[in-house]
Amino acid sequence: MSDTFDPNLCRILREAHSIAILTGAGISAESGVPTFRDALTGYWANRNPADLATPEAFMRDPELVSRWYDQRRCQLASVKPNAGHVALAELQRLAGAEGRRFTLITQNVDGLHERAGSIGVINLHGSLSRWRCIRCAEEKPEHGPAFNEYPVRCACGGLRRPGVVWFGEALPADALRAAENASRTCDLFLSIGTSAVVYPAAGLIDLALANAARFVEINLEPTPYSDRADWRLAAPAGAVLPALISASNRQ
Ligand code: BV8
Ligand code: ZN
Repeated sequence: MSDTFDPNLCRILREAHSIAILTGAGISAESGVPTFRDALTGYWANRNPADLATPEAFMRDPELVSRWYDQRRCQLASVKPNAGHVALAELQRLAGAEGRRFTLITQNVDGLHERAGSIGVINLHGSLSRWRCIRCAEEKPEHGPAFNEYPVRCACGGLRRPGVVWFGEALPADALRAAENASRTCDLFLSIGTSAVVYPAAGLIDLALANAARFVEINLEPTPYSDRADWRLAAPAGAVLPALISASNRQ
């Protein structure tokens, strides 16, 4: 990974008063977590994740959807944060030590930012590791082995579902409000590892741009926002983030 970056990018990363960051599945790819739009493999091949990530799919086939989510939950036991997650936790510490605002917003449901040491993470789409009953609403963390029956039952007899936001469902109001506030008041916005096609998450970029924030996109492929980026780094986040943060500290 070349660590020669535009000095202006390094300067703004060091001087921005308020940094907002939106991450997507791409930042977890180097940890071995399949991205959301990767073709599904094995048992899930020729299924479209977006068809499984809906309340209708769950009600139509609770066993199938519960199995998919529990398989993804159990995979988390064998993955760990990568250098990209760790670099963002370090950037939060550096910015915080200088009294600069830092907000990390993620669409991911894997909890890897928290495991890397990030604090106050805004989880727009919930968590694979929290499951709740659709009858009594009891919600509990789940970090153990795979459930032993599907669909997963609550003690009250109701079905338990993963605590994620499905397509067609509202995002948690307080998380979305905090993310929107941070995005519309930041002077530097970074979008990292997201195809930026899912709303309202992708709309956070528009809020930042409407406030004349500088915009950095770190993503392997182009996105609908690429041509509005002040800087586009088409490289793996796990390689470019540590190099960029250390380059900006050296200058
Ligand atoms: C809402 C959780 C309204 C589950 C997810 C009809 C009805 C209602 C709403 C809609 C509708 N039609 C459209 C909508 C809006 C809809 C939407 O945006 N649809 C899109 C697809 C058009 N949004 C919603 O439904 C949202 N809710 O609008 O509610 C409402 C309001 C009030 C009351 C009721 C309703 C809910 C959206 C949330 C859906 N849940 N996930 C789960 O994870 O299973 S979204 C899903 O996509 C994941 O969370 C994922 O994070 C997210 C975004 O995907 P990405 O993270 O970007 O991942 P992707 O694979 O796409 O891209 C990865 C990128 O990384 C790639 O570009 C790749 O190049 C890059 N990359 C890969 N490796 C690396 C890398 N980059 C750098 N380094 C690497 N190493
Ligand atoms: Zn219950």
